[in-house]
Amino acid sequence: RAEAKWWREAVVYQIYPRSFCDSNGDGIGDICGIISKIDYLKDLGVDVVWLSPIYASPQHDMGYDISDYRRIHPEYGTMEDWECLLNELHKAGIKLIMDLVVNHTSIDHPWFVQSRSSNDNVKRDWYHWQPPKYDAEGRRQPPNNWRSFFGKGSAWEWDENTQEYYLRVFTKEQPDLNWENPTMRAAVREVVTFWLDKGVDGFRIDAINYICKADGYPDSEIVDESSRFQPAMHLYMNVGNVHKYLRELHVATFSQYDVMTVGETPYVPATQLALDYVHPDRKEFDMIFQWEHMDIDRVPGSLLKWKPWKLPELKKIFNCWQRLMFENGGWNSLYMENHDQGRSISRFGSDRPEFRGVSGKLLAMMLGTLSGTLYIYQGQEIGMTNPTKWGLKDYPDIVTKTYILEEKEQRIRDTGETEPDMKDLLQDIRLKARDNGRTPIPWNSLQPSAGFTTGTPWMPLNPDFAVCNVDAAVKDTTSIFHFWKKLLSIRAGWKTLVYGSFELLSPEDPHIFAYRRTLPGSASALVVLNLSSQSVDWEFPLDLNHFGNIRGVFNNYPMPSTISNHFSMRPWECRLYTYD
Ligand code: TEU
Ligand code: CA
Repeated sequence: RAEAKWWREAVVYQIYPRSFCDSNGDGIGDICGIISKIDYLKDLGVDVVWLSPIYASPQHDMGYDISDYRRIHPEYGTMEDWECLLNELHKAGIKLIMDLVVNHTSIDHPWFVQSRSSNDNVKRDWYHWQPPKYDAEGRRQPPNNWRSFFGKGSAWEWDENTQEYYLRVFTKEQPDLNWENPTMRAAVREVVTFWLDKGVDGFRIDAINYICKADGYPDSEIVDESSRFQPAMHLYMNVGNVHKYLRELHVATFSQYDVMTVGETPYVPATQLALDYVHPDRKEFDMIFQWEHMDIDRVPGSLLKWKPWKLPELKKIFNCWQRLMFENGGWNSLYMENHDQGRSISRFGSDRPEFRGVSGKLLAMMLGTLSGTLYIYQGQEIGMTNPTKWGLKDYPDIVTKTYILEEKEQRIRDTGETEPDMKDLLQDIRLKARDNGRTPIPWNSLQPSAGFTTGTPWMPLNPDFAVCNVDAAVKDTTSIFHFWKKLLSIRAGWKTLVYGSFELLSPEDPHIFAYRRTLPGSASALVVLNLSSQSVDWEFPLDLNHFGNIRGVFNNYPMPSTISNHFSMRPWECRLYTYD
């Protein structure tokens, strides 16, 4: 059993500031807007706010490209506003964790401006610079065949002034920092300490398993015929000295304060590697965001191509992670949404009007009855869904745009048509695009902008805000919002749900996700979820006589008055039982 810690029991609410609440009518959410909603967060029952980046940034990747780690982006407010936010949250008993983006900076960061100014600048080595290669025809080529993470282009960008390439795994405006440089690492530690000394309660650390690159930048041996540049994740993720540098960071900074840390680590499987990042003895992070359940509906190797998935695969993923951490002293994070993902109801539930409510509640129960630190993304608590009617031109995110462009180029090459038909991409984008999770929060049903702004929103709202908005959700005691609220209060008083063991029942059942949770000295829990739009009969696979005094605690349909081995589960029905 994991040692009790505040951050293990915490419910974290992620705020994507641009889309949360606009206080001054410029159409862009801001810090004062967040301050105005603290009572709402308190009412929901959250313990911690995670703020996506609010630092100075040219916003090529929505603030994940930082040009000054110690300043607030003017569109979001001032440092005084931020200090006021921290104070007001703390007064309300809510902690604040910040996004820490130190795999890369913005091209506008003074570190990079200096680094690119000349080949012998003192900061030259703070980034990855390499001379070009030349092919047989004498044409200039990047130093290796690595593909960028955001598309099929090269991960290297040519710099005319100094006649070398710099590495940038994400967009060309996000050059990767060179973590092999000790002075650079010391500068990162100073940034972390700057915020810790201001009183923040921890960090979500962006793309942190990317910080080291394979020694000598070897070519990737993978061959994808559709592109000159090849997937190279295995050469720039989880390699080299990554663990050494994270421990160095932890020891010098996090460990000196009572804070929580969650590392964002795509492509870390449920193996020893995950434990290496999160086991307390390792002194790296308290937990990581694993990605396996988020990638279950994506064609591997593609940017946004959707693929169908089956429930037993999802159960297997949760089972592996729950057991890995419980049995080996690690700790899980629990999430179904964030600013990089489509809405969970649209992907894992059903956004048909008759099922949005029940399936949203079921997904809440699923997440809220697993072991780990629970994360809710803004809008998830009112059951927001993906926009269903947008066209290809309506999606502003750089990843979506790249996906459409590369598909188009491919089709032009394949068919010779200049305007190939692209409509079939809409299914992928309507399910998988990051934009789906970034639409502004509808605070009420008022036209034209649902109380998000009095001006023109930076990005269109989901047109369904007349139905799905905060005001309506708070007023309706049967809403998903009230379900979450009750669930969080149940979880807060029931240690089994946070710390208990996990036992999966009926792993192969195609519709039912059922598990029990036990913890010595605390009541046990049984959870039965029907993840389908049909009624399902399920035979309880164990002997109910061993479940002493079993009784229902919480559900999204009226709970049947008696319990037998035969469960008749209505569409998207979820039930939480307790027993001795
Ligand atoms: O995401 C890291 C990451 O790997 C993403 O590229 C993710 O795979 C992608 O968004 C899925 O479409 C973090 C941030 O969460 C993301 O918003 C940033 O764009 C990225 O880092 C670069 O900072
Ligand atoms: Ca604003």
